[in-house]
Amino acid sequence: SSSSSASRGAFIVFEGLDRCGKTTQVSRLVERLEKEGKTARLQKFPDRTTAIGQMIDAYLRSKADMDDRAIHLLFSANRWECAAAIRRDLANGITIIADRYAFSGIAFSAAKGLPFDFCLNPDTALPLPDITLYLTLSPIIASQRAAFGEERYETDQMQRSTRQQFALVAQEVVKRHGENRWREVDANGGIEEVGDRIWGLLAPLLEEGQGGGLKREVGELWV
Ligand code: 2DT
Repeated sequence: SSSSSASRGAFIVFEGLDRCGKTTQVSRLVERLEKEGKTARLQKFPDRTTAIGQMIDAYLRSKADMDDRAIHLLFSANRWECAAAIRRDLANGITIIADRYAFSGIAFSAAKGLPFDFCLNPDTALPLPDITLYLTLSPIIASQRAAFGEERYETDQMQRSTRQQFALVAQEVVKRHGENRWREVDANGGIEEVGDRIWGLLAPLLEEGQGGGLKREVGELWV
């Protein structure tokens, strides 16, 4: 168990539309943190390895159909089943890097037409990220990248609606948790260039960790 003088880990979330380079940046960041001597763990959402995650995976690959609200709640349940491990690891000084989180949950489900509040509520009191980096890429550049895969949400229409919903999600985070919790990152440019931008945005948080600890406790989302 961690002593009171040891700093907890930082909880860093990455969000963005498909093909924005998020997954590449997430794995590079984990490597970079470990080179700096920090212990970091990558947590992908949806986590397709659990029983609930396998149901989500079947839905996304169109192997199973599901009511819109039912699948929304499964995405949320998939975060809840990981919440205790996230809190435990943070307390033990491990930095958690999440590839998507509750913000994708709201943006994608609201883009399908579910009420915003219905989409937000099930995630209330999940571990609150210290910072969320929202990677943005111009639609033209995105369309020049490799073609979409074949998953359910990988269509231009769905991406457009989801982008609009992410803007509302950002407002909600700023309103409830303050502007330091949400940072937009320009994801146009080379992998290293974008990686350096991300590193620069995270420096204040990570230095806070070194200089005596992330003193604030991990908060609760939307609370
Ligand atoms: P990946 O391509 O990153 O595996 O995402 N999604 C994700 C939701 O609709 N709700 C959620 O809560 C989460 C975490 C985004 C798979 C797709 O699942 C969507 C894309």
